[in-house]
Amino acid sequence: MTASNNASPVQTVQSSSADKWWKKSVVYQVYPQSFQDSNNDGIGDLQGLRSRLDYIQNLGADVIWLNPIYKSPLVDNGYDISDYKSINPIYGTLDDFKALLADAHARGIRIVMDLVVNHTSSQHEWFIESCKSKDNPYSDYYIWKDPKPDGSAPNDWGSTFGGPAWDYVPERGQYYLHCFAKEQPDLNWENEEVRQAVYDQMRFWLDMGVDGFRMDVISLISKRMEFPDNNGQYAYAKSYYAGCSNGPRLHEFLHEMNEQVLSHYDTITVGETPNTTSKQALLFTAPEREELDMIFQFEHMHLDYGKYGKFSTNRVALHDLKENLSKWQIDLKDGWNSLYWDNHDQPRAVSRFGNDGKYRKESAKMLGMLLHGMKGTPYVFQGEELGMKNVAFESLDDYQDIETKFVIEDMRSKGESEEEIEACIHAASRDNARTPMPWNGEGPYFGFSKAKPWINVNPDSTHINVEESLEDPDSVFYFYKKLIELRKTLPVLVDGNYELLDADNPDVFSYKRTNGNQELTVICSFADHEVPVPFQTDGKIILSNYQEHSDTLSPYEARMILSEK
Ligand code: TEU
Ligand code: CA
Repeated sequence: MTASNNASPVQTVQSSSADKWWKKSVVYQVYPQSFQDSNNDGIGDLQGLRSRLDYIQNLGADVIWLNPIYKSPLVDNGYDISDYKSINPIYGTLDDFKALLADAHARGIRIVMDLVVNHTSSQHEWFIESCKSKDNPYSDYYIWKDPKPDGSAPNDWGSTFGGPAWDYVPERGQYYLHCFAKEQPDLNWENEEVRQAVYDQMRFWLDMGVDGFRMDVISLISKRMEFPDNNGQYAYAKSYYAGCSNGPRLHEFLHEMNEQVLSHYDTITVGETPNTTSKQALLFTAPEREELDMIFQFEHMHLDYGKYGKFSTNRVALHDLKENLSKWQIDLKDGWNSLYWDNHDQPRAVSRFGNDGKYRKESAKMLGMLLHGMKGTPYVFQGEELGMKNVAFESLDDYQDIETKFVIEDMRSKGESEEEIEACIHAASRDNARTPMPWNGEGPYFGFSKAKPWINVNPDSTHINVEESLEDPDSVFYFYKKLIELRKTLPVLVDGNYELLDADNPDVFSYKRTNGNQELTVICSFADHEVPVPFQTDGKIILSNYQEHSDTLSPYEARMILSEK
């Protein structure tokens, strides 16, 4: 790959796949609306983020992934874009973004934008024009289908956010496809003009110095042209995306995007790929395919699915977690994994996979070590490094997320009790991740803003906040900081082979990483009581969430043991 002439001042390493800079990187995900408000309108913004770069640099992250900050009606909090080459004024101006970029680069931190090109907002000029007729320049920018003979929708696909995935437009006498909200019409990637328009806006940001993209639901951009039925599934089914994902031209499109755009810049790319297996992941990430660097998988996020999909109080079975994460470690061969527990679509990991009560700190650290010891690029979602936990808003009316609002209504329509609905929403709503970042313990808004934030705060911020974490040498923050430091100083973390150990242990997840001269063993207890250390290993404990160590593991104890030949 040739360095772009706008490469960030950060040392752009021209390298073979073996030593790609992003293989040693840790990405920090910022949800801009909820990170730091600088002008007291209750909404996080770019100047606010800029004022917190020291904090992110202190943690040690090398890259910041920004959720969408483009012009948008915010039906889906910015994943409905109405102008790709713009900044939503609620976050600031293009100059504010350029200043943020320059400040980040001056610190050696790269900035990744969110590329949302499976769909636009229905308020994008392309869609407004496309609706008007079948013979204007934008008519074929979206997926339009005639009704069935009985006038019904072209197939039985549902929308992630409820209802059918098709809406009828009388002006055209046709339906248009929207796998998400009706305000998020799917783009027609079969149309070469659409692809070139996407590549054009990608260059706009890359030429400005942006360092890469997280690509929203990128496995959906190629559809099967016969649009087969998919059993009327939506949202809740693990196979919801079976119909609309991994279509026949997906890898052709991604290779074209790489050839025409990405290969001309020194970038990091991560594709969000619903409904993609570990075997298919190689098709996206094997270097010789020249498509993407890595992908976000969803299988480990589906392990606790219930009748209403993610909206369940199920607890993941450790055996299933071991099996799934190990499969992805083994199958990715010369491809590359992303490693994540948390993001803006998921509940807080310490509540979902750990113990957010008595052992919140211990289990948050254990989960961090389990993930950061694996092969791949770790992603830390804002607040995860504090051990932030889920929030239970007092009223279901307080939830803002379009997906959550749909599920509340849907569960009610199916006769579920308010108690069951509240339990599922508290456990899984995306708003769990979207509460304002708590910078200190002073209410009412904990340093996020002086104005009432767009979404309720997490009341636990009185004691779970940045200031408290930075003052506590034993905080989750400093544990994450150490994990991130190790990724830069321990080659076996980057290139070591993975082997699951003691697979049948019901309480402890252990694995080892080996390369020529280093062997790293990771032992993580998921038990809230003492359990025996499963096996003896040579080497030295280089990191643990407990000070004292014996032949039993304390609740949620995690140990990283290094031996060097
Ligand atoms: O998410 C796609 C996606 O898979 C999620 O909607 C997920 O299925 C759901 O949250 C599980 O409960 C991406 C973005 O990350 C998400 O924020 C957007 O809402 C969505 O695409 C549409 O752009
Ligand atoms: Ca603001």
